[in-house]
Amino acid sequence: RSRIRSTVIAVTVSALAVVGAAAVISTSTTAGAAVAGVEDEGADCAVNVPSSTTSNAKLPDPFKRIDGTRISTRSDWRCRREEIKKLAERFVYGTKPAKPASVTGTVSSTNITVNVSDQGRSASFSASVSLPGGTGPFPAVFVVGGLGADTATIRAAGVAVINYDPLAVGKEGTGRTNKQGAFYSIYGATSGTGILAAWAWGVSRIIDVIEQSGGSIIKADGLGVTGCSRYGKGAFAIGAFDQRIALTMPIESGSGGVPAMRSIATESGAQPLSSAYSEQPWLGDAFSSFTGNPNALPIDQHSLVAMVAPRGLLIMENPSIAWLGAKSGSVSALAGAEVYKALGVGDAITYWSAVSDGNHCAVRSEWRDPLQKFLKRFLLKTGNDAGVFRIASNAQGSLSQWVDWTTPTLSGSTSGPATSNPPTSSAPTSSVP
Ligand code: MCU
Repeated sequence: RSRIRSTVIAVTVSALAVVGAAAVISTSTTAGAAVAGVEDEGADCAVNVPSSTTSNAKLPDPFKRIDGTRISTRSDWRCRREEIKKLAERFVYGTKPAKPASVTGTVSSTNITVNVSDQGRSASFSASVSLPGGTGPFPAVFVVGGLGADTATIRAAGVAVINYDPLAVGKEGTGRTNKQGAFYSIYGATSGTGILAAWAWGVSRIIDVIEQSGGSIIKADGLGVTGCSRYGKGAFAIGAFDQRIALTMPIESGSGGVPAMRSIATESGAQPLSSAYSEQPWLGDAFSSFTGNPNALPIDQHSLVAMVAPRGLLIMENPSIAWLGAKSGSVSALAGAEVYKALGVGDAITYWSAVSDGNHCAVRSEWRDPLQKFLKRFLLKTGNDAGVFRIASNAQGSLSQWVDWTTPTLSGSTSGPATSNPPTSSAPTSSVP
């Protein structure tokens, strides 16, 4: 199953083995306002997705609308973001359907159940809950697939863990015309939607249930998501596609995750796009046209970084394993951070690839402090620490190589869910240790 190269040492092999075990865990407001937001606050924006795209060797300008004009105010971002969402669905991930007609379920101190009906079909899934000590209600982090997350630090901070088994919602190991899992029970085994978008849909339905539960156990306005490797690809998609996620924390996500696809295609040893497309049905079927030609994409993964803005984003990368494309991860984070800056929340993003332990999905001591800071700031709302860029010197991408646009000064205030407590506006600092 693993194509991680031979440079990966023994501990990595056991980490990869956990993937198998994880499968059986069955289990528009102003920045700074303390509200949960909605799944897609730009859902009312009219977007005309083009049927053909133009080639662009650089990372497409995230501030430029489909009609060629550039946005000029922070409130313009709401509908530009929706354009990126629709482009990402059409060309990369496949469609993530909105909340269906019926979503019901229960939240207890140990478990969340979800029942969904749409278009005459229904499906159910569940997630186990581990509450921290103390008295609730608690904020919570969705741990996708149980791999690589520092759950001890999360729970010690007073944040609950929701163990999400993505494979129950979008199975791995199937052909593209035989997709399986709760999502495909409803939307069909030949749906062109890839399993990352299906996983995102599943978390959104759990959030629907948390909201409907009245929030006496889990707080709907303090939700984060994390996961490593393939589940890092998932965590990234989950946070990008649901604005109720206040803090997104992908770990070692690799090709199809955070790293810029145009850059991946040139990064020595990184998992090729064709491999990320064929290894599992992670990406949507429509991505097949782009595996050999990412320059034709009207977006790149920096646009997904931007979709998370102005919310918290903690990107963790491991440069010891070439397959993971950490250099391309820095390209994506640096370019996406330009949108954070333009929205006045340049410090709501942290990118960290300077680590000493090279094992895939290791729980790392270097990440404990930035994790604690962002849990406090975005979930507990008791802190206001600024994000940082800590890029390993051997995995530092060049923004000027990939970007031919400038970052505009946008007027007005930022539209979107809570970003900080209270809002701040300084820019991230770059450093090469
Ligand atoms: C980085 O995530 C994947 C990678 O894309 C695959 O090629 C490899 O086989 O497995 C990684 C993973 O999920 O490891 C747990």
